[in-house]
Amino acid sequence: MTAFLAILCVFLIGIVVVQIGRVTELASKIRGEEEMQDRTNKSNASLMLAFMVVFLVASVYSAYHYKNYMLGYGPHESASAHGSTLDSMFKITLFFTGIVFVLTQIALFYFAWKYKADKNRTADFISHDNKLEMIWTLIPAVVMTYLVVGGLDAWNQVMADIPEGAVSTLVPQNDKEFLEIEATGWQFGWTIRYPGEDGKIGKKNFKLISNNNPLGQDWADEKNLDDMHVGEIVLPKGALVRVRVTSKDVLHNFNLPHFRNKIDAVPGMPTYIVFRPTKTTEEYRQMLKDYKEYQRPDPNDDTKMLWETFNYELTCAELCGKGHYSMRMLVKIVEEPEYRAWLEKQNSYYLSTIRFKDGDPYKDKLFDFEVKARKAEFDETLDKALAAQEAAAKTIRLTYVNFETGGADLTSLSHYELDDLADAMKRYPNLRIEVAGHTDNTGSPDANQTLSEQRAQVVYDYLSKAGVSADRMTAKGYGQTVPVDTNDTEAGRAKNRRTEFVILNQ
Ligand SMILES: [Cu+2]
Repeated sequence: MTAFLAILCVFLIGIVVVQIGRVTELASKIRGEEEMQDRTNKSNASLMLAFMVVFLVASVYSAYHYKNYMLGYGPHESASAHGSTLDSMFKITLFFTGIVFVLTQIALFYFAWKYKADKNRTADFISHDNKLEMIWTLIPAVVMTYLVVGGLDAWNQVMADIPEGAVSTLVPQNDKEFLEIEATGWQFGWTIRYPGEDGKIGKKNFKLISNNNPLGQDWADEKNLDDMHVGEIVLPKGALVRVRVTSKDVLHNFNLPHFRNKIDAVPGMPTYIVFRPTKTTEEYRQMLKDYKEYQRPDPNDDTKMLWETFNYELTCAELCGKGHYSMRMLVKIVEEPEYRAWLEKQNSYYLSTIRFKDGDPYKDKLFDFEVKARKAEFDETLDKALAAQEAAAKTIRLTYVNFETGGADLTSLSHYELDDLADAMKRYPNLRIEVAGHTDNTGSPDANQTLSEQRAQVVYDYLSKAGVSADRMTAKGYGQTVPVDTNDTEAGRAKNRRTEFVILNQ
């Protein structure tokens, strides 16, 4: 019905326009064609001037009304050191083009009014004017040069690499240090890698990419071992940050709009951006608080205002496929103590996912920090046992001492704990122990008895070689006779297969 009425209205307006045309034609015939033409010219010329005024006023008003949507102004201030340079470039360009815009609009409409048809006027003909040519060539040339040189300067600041001689570190402390992180785009998400304690990102090789090695990190490169994969980008305010941007499949684009950073993520070729965040997320929120655009409830959480839920974000600025929209990630800028606290909660990807699994090239050795941690754990357990009164507490399981299945050969990682034990024997000269071997109930009891004796003896021999004298220890095999858990489940049997030592004297 509405559609029908609308069509009807258009039709009727058409009829009215045609009728007015006919009436004007008749009137001009009556009054004389020329007089009519003259009147129309004059009224059109005045309308031109009126339109100019309305148009310019509307332009100024809308520019003022939407000023808060301009880059580098109001709530859209940049949050990085180089950002304001880029913003001011836009502002300067807008300033010059604004002047040209206003002047040409005035000239356009003023001339339309001034040179309306006049029978008594003849046209001036200028064949050539050097002065005019100079003016309209030189002025744009000077302005363009100024804009281009300014633009080059801004480009050099935006694309500047880290200063020469600067060192990468996890928590930059001064101008000679920077934090290097890596962002890898894939369909559809980002994997963000932090360098870990050493401050350096390890090598990667696309041929090594697998289910549990999404970036293809080369574990033979020790720089990789402490690298962390994180779920959000957290950066300390004021630190110089270099982002190594890569892609695993198609072109993506690493875009941090609030920091005026944007660079392609190209498969097979790392690109870099360097920036220095200057406002924490909290500071930016406080700044937004002053603008009415942000003093409205957040549609996703109406208990909070828009300025309270504001977050910096990383987006993909390349249409990279169906899930492109989901490549959004939170970016938080915080003060250094908060950054350190966040780092504490992050784990090395290698240690949490690869360590002691297939593909770990260091399966057969412990790193220094692991040796230290295990020693601390051992010493604590031993000290507790020494301090305890009841007899049951004097038996200590050697958690990390294991044997190859069915035999009495120590596994490659067993010697670390035995070294800890040998150390303790030196530290406590009165300590006397019994080394006890236990098995589960798989196989015949006789075979298990023999195996447990052999295993206890292997430990005994190891300690003896490490300098523990024979009168301070004995070795005994208990076979399957002293289980500590059920033998019906694999977990229970694993607990029953064990090597212990019992404190006989301290
Ligand atoms: Cu993308």
